[in-house]
Order: sequence, then structure tokens, then C-alpha cells
Amino acid sequence: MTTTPVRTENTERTDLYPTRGPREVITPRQDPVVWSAPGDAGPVSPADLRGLERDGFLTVDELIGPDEVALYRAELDRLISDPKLRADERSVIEPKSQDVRSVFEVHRISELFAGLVRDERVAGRARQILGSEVYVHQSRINVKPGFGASGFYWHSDFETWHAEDGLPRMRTVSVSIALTENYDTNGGLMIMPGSHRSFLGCAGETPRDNYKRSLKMQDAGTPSHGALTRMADRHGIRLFTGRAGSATWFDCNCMHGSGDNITPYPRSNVFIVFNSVENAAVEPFAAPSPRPEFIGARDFTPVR
Ligand code: 6CS
Ligand code: FE
Repeated sequence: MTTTPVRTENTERTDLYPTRGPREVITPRQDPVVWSAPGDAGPVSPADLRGLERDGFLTVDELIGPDEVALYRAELDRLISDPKLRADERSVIEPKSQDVRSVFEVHRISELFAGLVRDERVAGRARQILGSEVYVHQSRINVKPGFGASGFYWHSDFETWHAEDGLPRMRTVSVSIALTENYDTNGGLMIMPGSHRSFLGCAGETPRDNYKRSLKMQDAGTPSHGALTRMADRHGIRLFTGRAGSATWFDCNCMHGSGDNITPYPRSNVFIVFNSVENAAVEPFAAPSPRPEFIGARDFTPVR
């Protein structure tokens, strides 16, 4: 097991997943994907758990019903048209169109989204996958309006959450719940199946206050073309489509991205990141300082 001692003040700690050094370095995954025992009860079937371990993702055709979708869509529309919130740093604005692109910390801003996070269909799955109590590391609504909303380039979320938010291990799972139809044309989520089993440590140090740029266009933590080509050749690329109300659960270390959306049809979703309370954030592993709490939570109170 290759580990890199990280010196902070006068203590030394082990960094299982070195990244943002002088060059790219690949480290085999040293954590399970599914942390619960096979027999542990929960909303996720054993077959789905095996799929998640193998591929790094699992899909649910209808996590929430049509009337719930309508409720959350209305809440999303309310949030993105609130001028106070638009001016808040938790809102990310599309560079070109000046539309709202994302609003962070929706589980704190909106009682409705807080309820969705607590819902057994959501938090129950996260607890079962992570084999422990869980807390929300990050939540956001992504509006991805039509007519030109930009996508997200290839990346591993864990690479950022490890480097900049200080999550020590891969015991974190995300769920993207579609609030509009995800066609194969309007900038859907793409994942390289199985890519979660290797950690790609990226080259290049983290600039100070990196989040001010990275939430619009990521730079630090971006894999090289060579690495992406080798991963795509080895794993392929899967595009996720689905009706509003469908959901994709994916491991924190999947290599994923999404394209621009130039169609007239928005691709809106609510994105919730659950972290195990056994994997609470510590000091960043490769950044001068931690990101603000609305992006990487420091309140580890379990979801109940
Ligand atoms: O940096 C982050 O935490 C966010 N950025 C992306 C592109 N995906 C994960 C997360 O929402
Ligand atoms: Fe991401």
C-alpha cells in the first residue's frame, strides 16, 4: 500500500490517496464501495449493491413520484428566482447566460429539500451503502437550463473532496435525482463504469480560493487527456438518461462529467452527497485551506 505522509503543523498523517503533486499518480482503491454487510436490511437490493460495487453506480427508475417531482420543481423555481439567494455566494451563475447554474446547501435553505434528504428512500439507501450513520457533505440543485448551459469536465468528486475538503477515505456516495427529463441530448451525466476502482491523483497544486473558479470550470484536479483516454478505453462511457423522478446513485470516486446543454430542455436535478460519520472531514490533504462550509460541511450531525 503506497501512502504519502502529509505533514501538517508538527504532526504527520497518512494520505492514502495522494493528489495534486508534480505529476499524475494512480493509486488502487483501498476502500470498499458498499460498507454494509450483504445481509444488512435496507431499501437497496443485494443485486443492486453488487452492481454498485462492480460499476460504481446504481439507477432507480422512480425514486420519487410525479407529484413529488412537481413539488420539488416548484421549490427549485422559487429558489432560483429569489433575488436575495441569487446574490448569495451559494448560488453559482452561468458565465454566458447569467442564469443560475447551481444553488448549494439546499438542504439547509429549503425545508422541502431537507425533508427529501431525510426521506428513508434517500437517507436509508445512503446509510445502507455506507454502513453507518450519514451526514450531508454537500447538496445542490443544478438547473442546467437549455440553450447553452455548460457541462462539467471529467473529474472524480472524491479527488476534490479529499484534496480540498479533507475527506480521508472513499466512504461517500452521491445521488442525483432528476427533476426534469434527462434525454440523451440535454447534457446528461456520463460515468466511466468501473473507474471508481482506481484513484487518479492529478498533477498541479490547488490555487488559493480555488472554489471560486472550480465551481464554474474545474482546473486543479483535472485528469490528463492520456489518463482519460486510457480510462475510457478500459471502462467505456455510460450516459444516464431517465424520466423526472429517476435517480442515479454513484460512488464518490467515479470518473464522470456532463456535456453542454444546447437543447431547449433544461436538465435540472437535486444532487445530495452523503458521507459516513466515520469519515468526517479533517484538514485538506492538498489545499492551503478548506472550502467554505456551504460546499464542504463541517457539521457532522447525522441525518435523522
Ligand atoms: O467541487 C465539488 O464539490 C462539486 N463539483 C463537481 C463538478 N462535482 C461535485 C461537486 O458538486
Ligand atoms: Fe462531480
